[in-house]
Amino acid sequence: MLRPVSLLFGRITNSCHRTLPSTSCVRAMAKSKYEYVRDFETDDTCLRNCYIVVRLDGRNFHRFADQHKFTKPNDDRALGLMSRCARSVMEELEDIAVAYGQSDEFSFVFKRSTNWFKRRASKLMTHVASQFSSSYVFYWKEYFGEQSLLYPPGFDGRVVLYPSNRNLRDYLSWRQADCHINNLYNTTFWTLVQKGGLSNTQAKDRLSGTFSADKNEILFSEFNINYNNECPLHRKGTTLIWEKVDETLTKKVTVPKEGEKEVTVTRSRRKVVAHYCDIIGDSFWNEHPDILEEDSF
Ligand code: DGT
Ligand code: MG
Ligand code: MG
Repeated sequence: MLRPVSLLFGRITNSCHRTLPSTSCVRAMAKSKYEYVRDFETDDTCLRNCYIVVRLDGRNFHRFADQHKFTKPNDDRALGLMSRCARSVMEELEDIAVAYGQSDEFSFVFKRSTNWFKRRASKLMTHVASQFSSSYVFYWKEYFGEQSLLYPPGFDGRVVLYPSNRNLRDYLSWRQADCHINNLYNTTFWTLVQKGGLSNTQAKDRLSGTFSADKNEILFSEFNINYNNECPLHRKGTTLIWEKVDETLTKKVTVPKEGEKEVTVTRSRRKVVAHYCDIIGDSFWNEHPDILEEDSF
């Protein structure tokens, strides 16, 4: 639709507004004298060929968990809600190949070839953080039922670039190792308190200076708990990837002479699927070769 020039260019200078302007005048009109402030914006384009990782972390979730009576050491409602929000991020935003989450954090890995938002770090990070935060509030009730959300939660975000598959895998291994170390500590600590009758201070003292093997031994010999049999979601965290899943649907169709009939149709759909497994070793990556892109280009 053709609009009058005066509508297309809102900022008309005095010298130009009476008659239909010349081309140079239009060019001048398109820019205001304030336009130069754009040049103060910094270029935050992420380096080409690198994986772009956006990591979010809950703000002061120690307090948030206490106030909302999260069960210790792991609250499955809270962990489920975190995964739901991460799925929403993957479904709403483009080019996230894999996401990994534990505790109050989630990392989102954008394909190294993504050109989403021209690879601008601030755009990528703020879209992830705002989609995640609004989802946390939106889906709260699905996980916490009648327990109300007492105040709006916040998440910080950061962007880190990884230039090789090895670097990216080491990053994800680092997060999963962190999950393991914290969960083994927290499981032993809360078992000593909840089942062993120790005070928080006594449990802390008991665990001070211990290694992983010591904690495993405490759990096994004193409480008959084999740590390796504990819930994989708690031990390994959550890895979300896109997978092709077959779906069987029942549809009503009208067949000539026969009338309405029910038929079953199988169709393949891309879906975000959660895995609670080791991502440090090679097996996961060999089983899902599409997640990583070639190193050599
Ligand atoms: P920040 O990130 O510097 O703003 O501070 P926080 O308090 O968020 O600290 P952070 O991120 O190092 O640790 C996560 C906190 O979230 C940690 O204090 C325990 C809490 N949290 C996360 N998931 C659970 C859960 O499932 N159950 C309980 N009880 N607490 C949890
Ligand atoms: Mg936090
Ligand atoms: Mg954290």
